[in-house]
Amino acid sequence: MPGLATSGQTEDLDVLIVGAGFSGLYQLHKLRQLGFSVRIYEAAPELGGVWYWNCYPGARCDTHGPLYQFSDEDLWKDWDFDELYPAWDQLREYFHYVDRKLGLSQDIRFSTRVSAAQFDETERRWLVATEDGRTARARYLVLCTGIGSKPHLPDIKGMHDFKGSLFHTAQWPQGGVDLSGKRVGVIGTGATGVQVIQEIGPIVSHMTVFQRTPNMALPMRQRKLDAAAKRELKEGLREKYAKRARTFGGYEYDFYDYAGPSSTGFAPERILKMYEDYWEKGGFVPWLGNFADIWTDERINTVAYEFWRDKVRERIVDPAVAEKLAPTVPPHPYGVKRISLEQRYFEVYNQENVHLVDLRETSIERITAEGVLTSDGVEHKLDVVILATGFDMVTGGLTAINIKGPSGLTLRDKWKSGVSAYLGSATHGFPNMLFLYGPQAPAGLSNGPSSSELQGDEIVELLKFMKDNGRSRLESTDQADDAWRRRIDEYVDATLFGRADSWYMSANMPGKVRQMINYPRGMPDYLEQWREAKQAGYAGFDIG
Ligand code: NA7
Repeated sequence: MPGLATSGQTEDLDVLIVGAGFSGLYQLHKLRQLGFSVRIYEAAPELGGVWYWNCYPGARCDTHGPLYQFSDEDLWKDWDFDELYPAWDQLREYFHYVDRKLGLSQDIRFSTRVSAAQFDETERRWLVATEDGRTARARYLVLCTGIGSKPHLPDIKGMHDFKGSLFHTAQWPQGGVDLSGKRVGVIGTGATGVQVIQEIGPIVSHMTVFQRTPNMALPMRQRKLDAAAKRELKEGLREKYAKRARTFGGYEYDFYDYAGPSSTGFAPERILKMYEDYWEKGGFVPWLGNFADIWTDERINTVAYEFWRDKVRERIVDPAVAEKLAPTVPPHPYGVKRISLEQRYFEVYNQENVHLVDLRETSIERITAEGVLTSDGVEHKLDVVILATGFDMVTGGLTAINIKGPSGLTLRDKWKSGVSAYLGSATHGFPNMLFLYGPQAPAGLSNGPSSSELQGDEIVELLKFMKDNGRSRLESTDQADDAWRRRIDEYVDATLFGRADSWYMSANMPGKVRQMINYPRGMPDYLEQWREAKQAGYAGFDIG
């Protein structure tokens, strides 16, 4: 491995990667192998990305463990998760295992948060500064900050008045919090809220859930894995990994009609039979294994919603609570907001000590010293408030850094009027800067590790091309960025995505421009766009 040249206190690198989650680690491993001098700067004291920060009760991934790993057989052949959907602590163990095998930590600076980066046009290098006063110079800046790295703390009055404990789920104390016997309020019912609520329901003395939008959560079908199950899950795994590039979301299964017939030709009884089967399979199958026209055709979308609603209602005792959790009329089309997976979420609301506040009927006025005051004048007395209010999704990790291009324009300012990012990997005005598993890439519509590798391979190949051809500057053109944004927007305009206030549409954060922030046309189409660009000599990039 090439040594890292330093000058004084400033490290000199070919590539500086920000973030040591799946994407960053993959880049480090691959680029090192190609002889680049590489370093990762990581804000956390350990590797794992979101799996370091998200250690709240119940935190786990919602992809089958076998595909929630790196695809390198040398790694997966010797590794097993103990549950089908692994929890945060085992995911951390997994990252340590990968680290032991690949020796990644030696090239990672932990507890090092990048605060600023500025491109030096003369040197064609990025100058990077960290919060603790470190500086680095790198030919390329590769940002792997993930889609959920900047917590969203909502602007609720009185937050500082609360006398109890208040935590955002992604800032959960590493040593844990004892919630047994406590009166707990949970604000937010996204993927995180669902996990927290079902986990702590049985141990708290009382729980108040503040729900703004009901979550169309699907059954996870979690199970513990014995030795036989672990062996079975490895069967055909090589092929499953290969298949990721050919399926919409980088999973081993796909939309029923991704390249085939739409739901229109199917009799209603047949569709319901299929839905029963999907329901039994659980996971994302009733979503990303459904007909693809659930995203475009209101008729089939309503069938899918009503199937979900009726299944869920069977599990809720109080009809008034059922109407809040699974309303007769869908709050938004099914599956255009990120689907979550649950294990016993809906049953929690049958507990006597659990109270659901529907924020569409009764809003939060403020947080008080004692709890949460709602617009009906009720003060919900609490010992602990949990903010499961999500993140400044997808762009937040990038715009949190003060990134300045050669013209002096910051990324933050450029993207104030919306994101345009060619191939979901570069943006004009910021030469030699690449990002992955981020804006306008498959990202949030795909399996994270799949995207990290499949998009990651394109980034690695591009950097290899630059090196092999003696080039030192690359920048996407304004036209290529705009065309990419149009490609996304035009597609989304013909779908039901715009009808939900989701983070997919950047609508979860006040002040953000409403736009589809992921690449919504699926992994095969995405990779095809890269292929076409490469065939045309990396069309869309100015390379010098
Ligand atoms: P999400 O999915 O963005 O969920 C955040 C939740 O918090 C959601 O229910 C929001 O309601 C709610 N929220 C946000 N702000 C407020 C305020 N001000 N008042 C009340 N409720 C609020 O974040 P998660 O952490 O659950 O999941 C993020 C992703 O991480 C997930 O999709 C996976 O990809 C992994 P809303 O639905 O907007 O009405």
